[in-house]
Amino acid sequence: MSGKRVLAIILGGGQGSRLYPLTATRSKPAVPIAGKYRLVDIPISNCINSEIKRIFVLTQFNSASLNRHIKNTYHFSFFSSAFVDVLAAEQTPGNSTWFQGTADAVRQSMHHFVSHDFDYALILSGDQLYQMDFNEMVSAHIKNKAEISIATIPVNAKDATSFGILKTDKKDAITSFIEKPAAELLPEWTSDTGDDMQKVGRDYLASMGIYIFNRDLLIKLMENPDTNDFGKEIIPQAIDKNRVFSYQYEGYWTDIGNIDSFFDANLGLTDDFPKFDLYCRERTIYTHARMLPTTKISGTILDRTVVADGCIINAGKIEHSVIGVRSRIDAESTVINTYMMGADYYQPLEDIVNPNVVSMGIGARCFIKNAILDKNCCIGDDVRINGGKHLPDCETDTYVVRDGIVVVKKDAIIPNGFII
Ligand code: ADQ
Ligand code: ADP
Repeated sequence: MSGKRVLAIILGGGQGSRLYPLTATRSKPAVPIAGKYRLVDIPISNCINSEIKRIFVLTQFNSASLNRHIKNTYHFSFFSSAFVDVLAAEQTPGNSTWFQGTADAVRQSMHHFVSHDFDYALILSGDQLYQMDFNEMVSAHIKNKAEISIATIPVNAKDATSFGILKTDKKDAITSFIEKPAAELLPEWTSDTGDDMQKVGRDYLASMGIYIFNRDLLIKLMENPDTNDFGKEIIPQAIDKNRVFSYQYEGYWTDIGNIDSFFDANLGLTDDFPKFDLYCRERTIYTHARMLPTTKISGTILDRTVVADGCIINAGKIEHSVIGVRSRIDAESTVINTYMMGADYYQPLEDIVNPNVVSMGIGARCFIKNAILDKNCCIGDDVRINGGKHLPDCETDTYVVRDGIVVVKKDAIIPNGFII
């Protein structure tokens, strides 16, 4: 199946409040993950690896870092029709034409899409970690003569209440759909998900928020201004009128839309065999090629740790952590269960050695545990950040606590000796 007939539309994010404060100054697609990538690199790379190279990213606000990242990363040949274009809502939050939901975001940008020649629109979420060959889904869509296909995955009862849950007939046609059902309704929504899945309690078929729409149907559905959301309105309403099919996916897939799941997904990369495989040749995850120097490490015990390019590390110990580009960690510091995003640039040496300046990175003799350090954080000497469930949710000028995870804000300065 040639990607030429498919146009990809990535839903880059609403207000991004569930990932706050990481989305305080940037749009959600630009949030850094895995030490050197951005969230948007995941769906874009899945598209490119599936030969789908005409890609729109819809976002609620136009952050400089997102535009710079897309511009610096996705260059295609002059002779190619490939592109990655960011379409940002052009209004302010107070304005009623601000995107009202996922379908409204697509509706407001329809005029950009229809000028392209495509048969199928592939609509993707921007906050999921997975590596999927969309060609197989497109082939199933064509084989089923579907008008809409939804990628689905078996989930357990605990997760089922956060997803769209559906039931199918024997030929995978979707017969009913409910968005985020209440726990007491779940007994009516079990499916035959196969022996392996049922053994581990994954009895419910969930929508992954990945859709294929036939061009004409999408255009028609977008003409109704009263439907603003795919999960709440468009999909449930289409079930009775259109051929809507499930494409069951068996691989690794996780939603990373809140701080807790974002933290787990990043630290999961330090596993012996990470479920999300950045080392797979056929499924490269693309990102900005920064031409950074190699990382320099001295006197550090490293355990289950991923270190990106261009770091200078003299820490005592780093355990179960992801250390992002250009990170600097000083002597005798301990870093455990932490995602340090790194820095956008190197500071001049005279600032780093100046005792009156708190430099970027982590100073000497610090203890940092259960934390996310956003880009360009300046953590002084002898700082203690001990995240965990004992800390209540709270917010200050420099950090936020969510589910026991301490998130130090971008560019924050944490003075010497500070304790959280
Ligand atoms: P949710 O993830 O709860 O459920 P939603 O919050 O609408 O749905 O987000 C879907 C995607 O669209 C996310 O990537 C989000 O960032 C983005 N998005 C949201 N509002 C947007 C807007 N106004 N403009 C641009 N992008 C926007 C959906 C489905 C469920 C399904 C889950 C799977 O509704 O049925 O089970 O995804 O994760
Ligand atoms: P990345 O290199 O991680 O892809 P960005 O493209 O978002 O990150 O931004 C990194 C760029 O930010 C650097 O190339 C650098 O030019 C710029 N930058 C931001 N702030 C500063 C600063 N204070 N001094 C120098 N460069 C800066």
